[in-house]
Parts: sequence; C-alpha cells; structure tokens
Amino acid sequence: MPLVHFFETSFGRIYSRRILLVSVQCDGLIGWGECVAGEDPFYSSEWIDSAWPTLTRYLAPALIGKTLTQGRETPALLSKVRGHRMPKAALENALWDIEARQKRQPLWKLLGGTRREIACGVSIGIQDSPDQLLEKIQTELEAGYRRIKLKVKPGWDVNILEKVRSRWSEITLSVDANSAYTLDEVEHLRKFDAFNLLMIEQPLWNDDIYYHARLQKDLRTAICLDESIEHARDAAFAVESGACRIINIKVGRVGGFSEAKKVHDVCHANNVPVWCGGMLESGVGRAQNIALSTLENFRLPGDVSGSKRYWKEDIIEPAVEVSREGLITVKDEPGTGYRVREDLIEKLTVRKETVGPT
Ligand code: OSB
Ligand code: MG
Repeated sequence: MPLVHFFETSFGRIYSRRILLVSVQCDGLIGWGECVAGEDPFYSSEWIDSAWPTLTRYLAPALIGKTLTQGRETPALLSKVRGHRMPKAALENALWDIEARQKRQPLWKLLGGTRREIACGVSIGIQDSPDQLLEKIQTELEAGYRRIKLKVKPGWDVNILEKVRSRWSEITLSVDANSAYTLDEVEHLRKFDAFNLLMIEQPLWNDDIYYHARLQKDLRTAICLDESIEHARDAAFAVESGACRIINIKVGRVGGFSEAKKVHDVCHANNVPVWCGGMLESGVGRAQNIALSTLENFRLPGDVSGSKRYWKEDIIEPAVEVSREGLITVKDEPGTGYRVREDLIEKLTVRKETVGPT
C-alpha cells in the first residue's frame, strides 16, 4: 500500500508498506490481526520475511485444531517459539477479535478498557527541509492533534527544535531518536532539555535498558522507551532501574494483547504513564490499537492517528477518523467496530498462504 507521504526515521525512508495480515477461521467466524513487522529488519530484527515462515511453519500449526475459549490462552500455545513477537501478536490478536465477536462485545471492553475516547498524537518523520517539516506540523495542529512527535537524528535535532519552538512555544512536543545516539553524546543530548519536551524516545541502543538509566540521571527530559521493552519483565526492570519515566506500548513489539496488558499493568502499578505506539498500520492494526488505548493507564496521547494521514483508501470501513479536538471515539459494536474490507484486501494481495488441518 503506497503511503500518502513518505516516512523517514533515523534508519531510513519508506514510500510504501508491505503489510502482512493474518485471518483466523474459527466456528464460522473470521478474526483479523496485523503483523507489524517492517519491510526491513531495521526497527527490529523481525521483518516481514522472517515473520511469514515463522507463522506458516510454527505458529499457525501450533493452533490448528486446538480448542481455545479466550484469546488470552494463545501465548501459552506459542511459547515454544522464542522471540518472533510480531507474528505471535498478529495471531493472538486475531483470536481476541474472534472472541469479541463471538461474545458480541466490543474488543475494548474485552481487553478491560475504560475510556470512551482516546487522545491522538502524530509522529512526523524527517523531511526534505525544515520548511517542509514546519508546514506538516501546521497541518497536524490545525487537524486537532494533541501532541507532535518529531523523528530526530544527529544533524536533524537541536537545529530543528529551535525552529519549531520559536514558532510554537507552547505545544506538547516530543522527539523519537530510534536509537540514533550513544553515551558519547550525553552533552549533546542535554541540549534537548532546553525545549520543554514531553519526552525523548529511545535515544540509545535498541536493546539497552541499563545505559538509559545512566542517561536519565543526566537529563531533565523524561526518557520514554520503545524498542527496548519487549515484555513485562523489561518494563519492570526499566521502571525499577529508573531508565525511563514513560513507556510506549506497541502490541506487536511485545507479542500480543496479553503481554501488552501486562506491560500496562506493571507501569500502572508503578505510576508510570504509557501511550500506544504505532507502526504505520493499516486499518486492521490501527483499529486494534484504538481498543488497547482505552485501558486506564494510557494517559498520554498515542501515535494512533487517522487513516487518511497514511492511506488514500484504508482496508477498513469506516476509515479511522479523528475529531477536531484530537480524539477518536471508541465504537460500541462487537469487535473493533470497524469492518474489514475483504474485497479490497483480496485486490491488494500479492502473496497468500493457508494453513489448515492436514
Ligand atoms: O519508533 O515509533 C516508532 C514507525 C515505524 C517504526 C517505528 C516507529 C514508527 C513511528 C510511526 O513513529 C508511528 C505511526 O504513526 O504509526
Ligand atoms: Mg519509537
């Protein structure tokens, strides 16, 4: 699916997405899940072409013919496979989707959510020029988004923040480095403190917690961890060691709704706010992120934004809409409340594999 606008992070630029969807058939119902693995193993070691054979050779066969009554029974059946959290999440979440529809309940209620509206922010990639960035920020503020997150890397950081803050001194602003810095750059990172940022996301290595704890002691700005948090124990370690004051939860990165809820609960118990991260999802994953964002401790605006920021035509109906106040109202229909456009998905499909009883 071509993106409406390219997306650039510290690890590169993409113009379109290859999206891996999973559908599960169970008792006459179909449940959908999205595998958020990227086109390349850059954000994470997981990518689409590692997820695919893991799904077809290991994960799906582990579920075929099994009797489950709840989505949350899925992780135990997949636990023999180490890692590969993104395809695990796609499968588990598809089963939660089915469970919600079997019970004729909204997915958000099944997950234990309490919010009826969720607050939305945007993640704005690195642009061709500072002017192009300022224009994009202007557009998103006019649309009502409640938090602007800028991708940064050495050479596109303090200089950019100066321009943004001199135009908008009051907006809620954060940055995401996707591991673009090292501990040698602490003095440079301290300059970020001048811009009254809500947080700096994942400044150091993608697999590190310990050195983030060291860095956090030297910064006034709150560190938020994304890449380093792969499960609830990571969250507990990060919180106990003081490596961050905020955590970004991506359901795919932690392996599914069950683990996402555990990360949420660990943070809640320690009074660390969380927000829902995004992976440039199609409507399938986006709708599920909305459901997850209704849990109580999702206290900060997430990277859950409207379909039209990414897609000319989304694969769900209706498309995800964000109000002028920067909110998404959660639907009360069973499941996500969005219909998956199977006809359109069929047209966009370039590869398909079915795993069934043999
Ligand atoms: O680090 O949050 C990230 C997109 C792809 C990979 C990693 C990240 C992102 C985003 C985009 O920031 C969030 C979104 O709008 O989906
Ligand atoms: Mg991030």
